[in-house]
Formats: sequence, C-alpha cells, structure tokens
Amino acid sequence: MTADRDPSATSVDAAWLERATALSVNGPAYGPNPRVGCVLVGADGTMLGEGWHRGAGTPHAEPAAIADAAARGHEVAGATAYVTLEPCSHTGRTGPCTDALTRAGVAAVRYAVADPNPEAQGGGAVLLARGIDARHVPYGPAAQVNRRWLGAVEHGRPWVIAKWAQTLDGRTAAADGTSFWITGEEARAHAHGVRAQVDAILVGTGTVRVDDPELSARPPGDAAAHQPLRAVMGLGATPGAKVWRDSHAVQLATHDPHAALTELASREVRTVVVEGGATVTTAFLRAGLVDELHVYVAPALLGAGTAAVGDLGIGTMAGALRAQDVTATALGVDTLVTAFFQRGQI
Ligand code: AOF
Ligand code: ZN
Repeated sequence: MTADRDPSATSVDAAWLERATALSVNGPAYGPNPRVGCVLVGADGTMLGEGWHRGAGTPHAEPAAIADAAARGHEVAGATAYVTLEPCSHTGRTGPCTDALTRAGVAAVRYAVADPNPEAQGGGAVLLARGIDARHVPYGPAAQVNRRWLGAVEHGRPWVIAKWAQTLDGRTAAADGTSFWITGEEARAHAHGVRAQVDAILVGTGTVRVDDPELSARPPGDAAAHQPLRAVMGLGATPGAKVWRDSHAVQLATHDPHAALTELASREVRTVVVEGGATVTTAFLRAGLVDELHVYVAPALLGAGTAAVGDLGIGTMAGALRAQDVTATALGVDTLVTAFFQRGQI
C-alpha cells in the first residue's frame, strides 16, 4: 500500500502547508538533515501546535509540534498534521515520527514532499496501514526550501555549488596573479552568508598555496555563524597554511571530483561550495558534478589573466552548458548570477 499522491490539494491544505513551510525555514540550512515544519490542526480548524526541526540530533518537526500542543494544553487526538516532508518511519538519531503521530492519535496527515531518503522513507504507507488518512499533497515551496538537501539525497552525493568572482570578461585574477578585491564589500558579505549555510568549502591545493585563504564564514553581524568544514583537494602538502589552524579541515588526497565527494559524503556533508581555483572548478564542471552556480560579476575588465573556467571539452555552441532558473541580484556595483544545472544535463 502506498500513500497516494493527492493532486486535489484544497486551499485549506495549501494554507496550512504554507504555514508549515514558513516554520521549516527556522531550521538550519546546513547539516545532514532537511528543514521540516509541522502544524497540528483540530477538526474545527484551530491550530493546536506547531514545530520545526532544529537540526540533526534534535526532535523532528512532528514531535516538536506535538510537544508544543501539549505545552499549550491542547489535546491532539483526531487532529490533522500538516508536514513539509513525509513523516519518517525509521529510528535514526531519534525515533520514528510515524510512531509519535500514531501515539498522539492524529487522524490525518498531509505532507508536501515525499522523503527520498531510503533509510527514512515510506512513512506515508506505514500511517495508511494503521488507518491514518495520510496523503501526499505536493506543495512546491516546501520542496524549494530543501532543494539542495533533496538533490543531495537523490544524487547520493553532496550538492555542489560552484562559486567564483570574476570581471565582466570572465577573469578571476590579473596577469600578475592578484585576485583580491575583484568584487566589493556587499558581494563578499553575501558570499560569507552562503558559506554559513553549507557544510563544507572546497578549494584546491594550488589556491591554498597561492592565496592562503581562511575559508571561514564571516557574515556581517553574525560572530557565531556556523563554520563549514574546510576541504582541500589535491595531493600536495600545504603545511602551515591558515586552513589547517584547527582540526575542522580535511585534505581530499585525490584529483577525482567523484572521489572527493564520496569522502565528503562519508562525513555527512550534504552541501559543498567549490571555490576554486579554475582547475578544480573546471574538473567539477567537466565531471557533471555542479548543481548550482554562484558567479559574482564585477564591472571591471582585465583583458588578460586567469579565466574563471578552463577547457570543458566543448567545441561548438550547440554543446554549451546551459543553466536554468537564473537570477541576477545587484550587490552594490556588482551582480550575483545564480543558476542551476539539472542532473544529467552536464
Ligand atoms: C521527519 N521530520 O523533522 C525530519 C525528518 O537521523 P535522524 O533520526 O534525525 O533522521 C534524519 C532523517 O529523517 C532525514 O534524513 C530525513 O529523511 C528525515 N528527516 N523527517 O519526519 C523531520 N528532519
Ligand atoms: Zn521523523
């Protein structure tokens, strides 16, 4: 028995799933787990309790909402649970949400996204088999919140964001090697905000040798920002470099992007920003392993210097890598272009 995908989402379903989605974004974007929100609604349409998942090792959204209802003195037997992700049916760091919902006497469950995680999926069917009216009610914004997590789980590897800063003519460094301050303050602040939302930052040994970057997340006004794992890809040793200042760093002793991602996945990395240099970025693009692009474009020309991306083996316009869902955001005098590649497209 499977929980049927119910295309007949009512406006009531959509309204509560919208609320659950708004709650879900309170959770951290980084870490091995998805962001999930849950609202419990009584038969008379009143909100009884709500909750969200605060990160791996903490309660899932459903038990958090059940606890919230209890704290408000509300009885949830007969209620409907609106959840942004299919309730899990496994014992991982916490117990199965299917059991928590069953024990609470919830009568119906509406979930926005089916869980692709092979260890946790199938909760909808489990609930149905117990006589609970569980339905998958697809709700796009909920999937959007977990776009990177869903992609990582479906691909069986970390979600890869390739990021660089370039001039209008596609240069990341001048002929003499200088590369600092291509873009301005706002662009750099934005990039630090992105770093604080991912699990790892990856650069090649060449970049460590030449730039000696800190690879930390320093978003303005957030001294306690989450710090991603610093990953250095390549065989060369870089003793004394700033990346090795503490143990939150790893060398990926390979030139193969697949092997690098396998190693990161074994450390529960779901999202990684590949920050160059061009050799590493090009290797990931050539291997078809880039899911998302963040290109900061400065209104400057160099005419000579290092190209952002090297040879991709494309000889003709028809072979160009074309990205989708493109957005351009002004950041001071610079522009951030974000875009996505679909799996199999590159
Ligand atoms: C839910 N509600 O709030 C979350 C779910 O290691 P665990 O026990 O935390 O389980 C993590 C997996 O459970 C995660 O990969 C995903 O499949 C599911 N996450 N499920 O019903 C939640 N965070
Ligand atoms: Zn769960």
